[in-house]
Amino acid sequence: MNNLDFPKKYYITTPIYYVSGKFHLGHSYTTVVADIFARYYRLLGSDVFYLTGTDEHGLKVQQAAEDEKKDTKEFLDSLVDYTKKVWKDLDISYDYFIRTTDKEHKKTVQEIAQKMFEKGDIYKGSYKGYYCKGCESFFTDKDVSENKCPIGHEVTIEHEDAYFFKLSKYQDWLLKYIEDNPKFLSPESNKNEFVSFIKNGLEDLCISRHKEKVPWGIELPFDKEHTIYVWLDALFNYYSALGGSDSEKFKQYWPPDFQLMGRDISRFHAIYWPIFLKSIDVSLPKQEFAHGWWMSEGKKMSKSFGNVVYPEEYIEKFGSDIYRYYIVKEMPFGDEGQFSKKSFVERVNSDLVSSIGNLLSRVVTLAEKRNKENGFNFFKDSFAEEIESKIQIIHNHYKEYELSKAINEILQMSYALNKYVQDNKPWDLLKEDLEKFDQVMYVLLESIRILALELSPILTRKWTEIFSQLGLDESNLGHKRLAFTNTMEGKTIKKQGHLFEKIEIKE
Ligand code: ME8
Repeated sequence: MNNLDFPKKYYITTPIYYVSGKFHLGHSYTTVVADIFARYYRLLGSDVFYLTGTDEHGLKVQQAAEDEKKDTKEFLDSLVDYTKKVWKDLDISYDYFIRTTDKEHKKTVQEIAQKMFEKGDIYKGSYKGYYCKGCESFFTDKDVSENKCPIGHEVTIEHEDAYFFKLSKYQDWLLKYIEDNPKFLSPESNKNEFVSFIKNGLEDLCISRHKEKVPWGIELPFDKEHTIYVWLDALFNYYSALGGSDSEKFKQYWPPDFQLMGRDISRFHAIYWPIFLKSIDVSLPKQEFAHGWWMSEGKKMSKSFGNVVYPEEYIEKFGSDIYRYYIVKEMPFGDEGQFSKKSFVERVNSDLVSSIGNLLSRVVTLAEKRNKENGFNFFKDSFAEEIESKIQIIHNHYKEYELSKAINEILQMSYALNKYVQDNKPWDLLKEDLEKFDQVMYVLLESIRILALELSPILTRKWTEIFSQLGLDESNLGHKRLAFTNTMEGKTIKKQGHLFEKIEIKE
């Protein structure tokens, strides 16, 4: 018997994205990966809260609205509509969508800033240094070269009185926390980078801008001449989305079980975020994971190279399932990823069309040939046990956040099933040994049902097509079904069209 243990509640987050332009592959990747984990744990039975949203304050947004000669709020509303549409088309099953311009969020952030100020963690000083609008972040001499931030954006020199947060006060505490909680920062390479960064000494963090320079922000409650610099505002979305620490939702879901982001912003999540939470005495997220960076056709994605991948274009042509599958299969989870049209076609044709689609089509065609309206009787052999052990292996990978390994194992399941067909030659059995044919068919149909369930967090639409060909519906979902059961007993098979169409390459 498998041991598919799952947490009672599961709170998962993506970064909240800036809304100054169109979303591309990178944003969609984070959101799809989080969606897969949310869907997997829902399938198992966890009470899942999946949060995403938009980061709407700061200079970048303010200027983007000005460039388009639009009122900032109206500009943001239309971009948020666009964001929600992209997520809907990609079948993102978020439970809540937070905007940092939400009234409740602003109120919560002000309460937090007040609390930090009263505690003495925020003090007034004078800021002189670099500001990067692209990162909405301050940088020091050691981060900046040739007037560029570490990522390569232009920086400006700023000199103004501002408020600071005493990061340095928490430096030793944070190092100890990371050491005592080895899973807090992942992957390992990411953790090592931050441990040495912290050991080099943390400088206090500037957390405000003059209101006349950046009016589009949350006012500091104790000095209305200043607005809160975006990261103190943005990071607390994960907290305010639950309605603050007195709310029922907070009691139900806090702390986050898994916070996913790209490498670009892991410093903010690995250092500022835990320290901010410690300052207000709130428990920390269980795990933060920084995934790698997407490149496209061998280069950094950039409008000037003309290689930016927009999810809409792929969803329109191929459907969201194929896009979702490709991006999570192609990028080794935690490492860098390379998007290319060539590998997109190869991946779809080999994994989805040849392995999974053909398997279903071969098996349901044969099952229908027997024309058994009463379906097949339960039968289990050693191959069925192999399938059961794969369910456990996939689960263990999910638990360890080894997404690529989980997906590979699901694909291996389809290879093993194709081999089982090949080895047993059911087309011969149909003529020579009907009893054996029926047994082989039961094992195949039941295993394909399991395969569909394993695919359901990724192929959010196609799995229902597999189910319907197997004569099943959504009532056959749930973690108890993630085992070799008698579910397929007596089911009437209904062959339909191909699950996936081969992509033909036109020169
Ligand atoms: O940083 N490869 O928002 P953002 C992989 N608002 N992932 C990528 C990527 C790429 N090439 N490009 C973007 C912000 N991403 C802040 C976050 S959170 C409290 C505030 C993904 O719109 C990746 O998840 O710049 C990255 O961390 C995120 O988009 C940055 O989104």
